[in-house]
Amino acid sequence: MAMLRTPTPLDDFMFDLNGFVVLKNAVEPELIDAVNDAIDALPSLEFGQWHGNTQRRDYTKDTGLELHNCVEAGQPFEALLDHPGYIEHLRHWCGEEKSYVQGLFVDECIVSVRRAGGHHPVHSGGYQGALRGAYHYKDGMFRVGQCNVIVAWTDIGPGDGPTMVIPGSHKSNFPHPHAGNYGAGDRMDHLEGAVPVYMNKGDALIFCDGVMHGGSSRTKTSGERRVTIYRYGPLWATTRFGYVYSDDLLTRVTPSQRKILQPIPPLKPGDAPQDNQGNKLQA
Ligand SMILES: O=C(O)CCC(=O)C(=O)O
Repeated sequence: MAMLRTPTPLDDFMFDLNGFVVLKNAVEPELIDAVNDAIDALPSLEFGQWHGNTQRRDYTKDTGLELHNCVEAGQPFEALLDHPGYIEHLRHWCGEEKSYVQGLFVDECIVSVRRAGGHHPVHSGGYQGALRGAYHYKDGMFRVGQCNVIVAWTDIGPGDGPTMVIPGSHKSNFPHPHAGNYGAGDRMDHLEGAVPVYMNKGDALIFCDGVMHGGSSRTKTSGERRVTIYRYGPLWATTRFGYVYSDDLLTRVTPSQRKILQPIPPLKPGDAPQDNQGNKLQA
């Protein structure tokens, strides 16, 4: 089992400055093997096809396989929900710390498998950014709308199609003159200011969704890039595309994982009142 890692003052400094950090060796070798075995075991799926309570839904025709709601694809993906290698960073940066709505929710979780030529267009940035992904720091507290965790399950170096970011762009007041938001082509490879994030398998990239980011072109002609992308935000959020976590999953996971999937249990006629952390109230 991996050690609990908590954000250091340097992590806070770099995250505030750049909008992202990379945590080396965030995930233990056993989980790396388990996730790769689970990906190997996936059936081949067409766009839109369901596999249990997961669905293939590639963001664009160039991104490659993207299996949404992947937390429903087996135990290794459940373990990622509150993994000790990074979960405290999420609680700290986007968990509404020290407020009456403190807590986390995962609003999207994806397995991404990318082959030759694939890429993810550049998007996001502080300029006209959605509140959902916005970066805020005020009164000594981080209030980030959404933080994404990309864990590498294969080594990702030059040619492998690394994620790219534009450091500091979560605070930008201007549009990048050479980047659209899912405009035509919009490959990120040579965009001014963009840097590739190389990772070894087991490393985790955490970034504010407001930072300009995307996936560079995979130029290697063989093999694949494997990552998972889990998007965390405040406990009052809802899933982005309407996926619903199944009762089987909610019953099976640990209390800590359940709290991230369903921070506030639904209240039905006959139930005792509860507070916004799901605690039942007495008369
Ligand atoms: O695939 C990547 O490396 C980037 C993914 C991305 O940009 C996103 O999911 O928002």
